Amino acid sequence: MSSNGLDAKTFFEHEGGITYNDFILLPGYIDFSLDEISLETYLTRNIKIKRPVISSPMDTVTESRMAISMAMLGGMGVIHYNNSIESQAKEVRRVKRYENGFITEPVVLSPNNTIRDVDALKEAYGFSGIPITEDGTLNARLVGIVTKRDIDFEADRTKKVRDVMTTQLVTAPAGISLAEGNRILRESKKGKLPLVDKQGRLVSLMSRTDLLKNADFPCASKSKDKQLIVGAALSTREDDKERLDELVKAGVDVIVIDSSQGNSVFQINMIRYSKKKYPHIDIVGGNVVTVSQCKSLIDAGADALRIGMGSGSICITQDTLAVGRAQGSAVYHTAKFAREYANIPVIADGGIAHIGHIVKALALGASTVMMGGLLAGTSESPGEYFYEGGVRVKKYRGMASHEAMEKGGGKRYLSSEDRIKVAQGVTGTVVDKGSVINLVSYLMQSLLHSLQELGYRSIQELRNGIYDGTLRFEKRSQSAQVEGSVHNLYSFKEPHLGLLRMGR
Ligand code: CPR
Repeated sequence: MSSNGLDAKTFFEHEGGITYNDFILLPGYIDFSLDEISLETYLTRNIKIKRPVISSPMDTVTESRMAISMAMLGGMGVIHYNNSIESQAKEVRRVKRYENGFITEPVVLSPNNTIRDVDALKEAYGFSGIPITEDGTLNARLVGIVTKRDIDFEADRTKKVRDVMTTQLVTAPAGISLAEGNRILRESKKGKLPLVDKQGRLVSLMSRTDLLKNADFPCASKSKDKQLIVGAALSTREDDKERLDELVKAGVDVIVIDSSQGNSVFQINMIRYSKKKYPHIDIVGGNVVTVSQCKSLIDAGADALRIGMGSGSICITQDTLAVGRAQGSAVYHTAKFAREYANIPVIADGGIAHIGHIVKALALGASTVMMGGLLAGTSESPGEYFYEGGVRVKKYRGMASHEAMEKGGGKRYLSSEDRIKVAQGVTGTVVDKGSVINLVSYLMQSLLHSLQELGYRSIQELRNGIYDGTLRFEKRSQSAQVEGSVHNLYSFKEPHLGLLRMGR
């Protein structure tokens, strides 16, 4: 029986310039249920994660809130570098210190503060139940807690906290599990549960109002010490060697060299330097789109490669510089080479505009996908919402847009010393997509369905299918693309958050 479609090798050797929209995957045979499918994959040579999704190091996409959520979901976030060394290291530290359900940076007062200070905090943050430590700092001895009931009938707001605070405290030892903390909170019937070390110093806090939110994230990406994993971007500039030191001190797990054209002497030197000084930190080289670029960075010591040049949604590199590569072809050829040459994973970066593009990137050999625009506009991305034409939006911008370069983002383009800056990206807006937790959960459920339709029980099986020829590809003509999308309707309702329309 002759097979339908073409195997990946035949398809990609005969067709150049393939984008995600130019092909379709043919269905396989289903003899398993969704819950038998594994999405586990390699992020780098040494790091395995349970979900193949990474958030991009862009200043409108990934700071600690995004990185925490991505790691909890089983992926990872890469903190951008369009900031000072201290700020970037602080964002990394926030992720490393994060414990689900535990407030690791609670607001604290001292016994010498006044009730008025408590009022001001309530006004600013909207919560009451403030732990009081000896000197008003975290990690100092806990001496009491001030709750609404301690102060609501107190007429004299200048009274010292020491005179009104509750000193009979229910505390728990730092290091207990989330489930144990939740149990104590429920049984104590208190609003807050301070966690203290052996010397009675305040380490973190649990809040009753968070009880329902304290769900477990069984897929969370964690390092050996049980902390969430996090990546951070680094440029190839000499002075970023200091940045590297600070990021490592802050506990970073993966360094991502952020450069639009990775095959440079600067990047090769930076990878060598970093691997020599910090051999235990995995380093992602990039961006690259050709096999010879891959070889340079693998030879220098890269533990994974980031693939994409000009495919990003905010990107104008291909129009402006006429250099780059269609993302489908780039991912297929580089992934195949990286596997054969050094067995290291590649990250498909940029151009993930539709839900279906995620499975297509994996079907071309990528181990993970990196997303900017798709994750921008969520409540966890940096920046404020505003209204544009009646629609709630957030800003999303390229790291070498004029606007981002003014803030220092041109580092990935070797251009920040140039007098005339040539923008390689634009500034735009994206619609409010709500919480990234719901969004990525939806994307991952959809990915499970894709794998099932294809007949593969895991990303690993899918990858084998690419190279043994069982995964079949077919070209999608212009009219096939029209046929395969919603058509001939006067209007229709998007199934989820406008994800279909976003790819247009
Ligand atoms: P989307 O996910 O939005 O399509 O693409 C995000 C990716 O675009 C980033 O991870 C990065 O590789 C790339 N990128 C970011 N800023 C860029 C500029 Cl100004 N120009 C070209 N590519 C850019």
